[in-house]
Amino acid sequence: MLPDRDILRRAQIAETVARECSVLALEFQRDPARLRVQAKGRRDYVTAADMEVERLIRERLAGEFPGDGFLGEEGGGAAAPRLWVVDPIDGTTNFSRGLAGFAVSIAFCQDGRPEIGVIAEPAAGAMFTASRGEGAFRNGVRIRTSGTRDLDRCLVDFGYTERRGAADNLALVRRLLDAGCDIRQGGSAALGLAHVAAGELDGYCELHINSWDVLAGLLLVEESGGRISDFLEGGGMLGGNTVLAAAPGIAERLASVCGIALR
Ligand code: LIP
Repeated sequence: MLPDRDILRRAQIAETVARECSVLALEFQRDPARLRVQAKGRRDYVTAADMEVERLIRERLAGEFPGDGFLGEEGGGAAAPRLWVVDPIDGTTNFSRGLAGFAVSIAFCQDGRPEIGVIAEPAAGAMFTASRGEGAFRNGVRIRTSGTRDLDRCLVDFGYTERRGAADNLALVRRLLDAGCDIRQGGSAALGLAHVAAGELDGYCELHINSWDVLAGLLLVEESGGRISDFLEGGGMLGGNTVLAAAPGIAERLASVCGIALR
């Protein structure tokens, strides 16, 4: 196990790098001719910004922590005892259209357990941070999940993905609506999870998503008093998994509605 001072230094560097990436991402977004949007699949895009931001993060973290591993959405990677898990631009579709709903997501895992989560929300000038056992913060101010206790008063963000068919995604939406939930589809899991941690949302769910989209956000939710699913069980780090995060007052009922078990 790394000593606390080494975790603290990683958290500080991750936040600094995320701040630099926020500036770079906004520069790209303000100059659409530079984006060079390409489709990786149906409703799944990558831009020159995704590539450039991930390159910046890889280089800066490798320079500071040469013994750490790296797993990024665009360049890939492999599991390692000390591992950075990074989505350079989460919410790429929103980003490529000039919309605000995108984030830079950086997580650090030790022996397969998230220890640091950093999510930058460039359009809002917000920086979400969490280290295990130390709480969750937005711009240095402590955040906590909402006190919502009724499903018919809750607001849930959900993601859909080509990795599960339209029927499964629509069945989830139907269950949420039948349970009385109000729903949003924000298009960025990292931002959705950050806003669950901050109490603006009461839940986030998706039937299949990747580790780089969610690990930082799941730690934020844990550290702000929320409940989460066990994303990393059964090979979630490299293979993805379902995801659920929720305010404590509705978590058990929302888990039952979504059919996603909590930790
Ligand atoms: C996106 C997620 C979103 C999910 C999309 C996609 P990307 O990440 O944040 O919640 O529904 O399928 O995975 O591709 O924009 O980094």
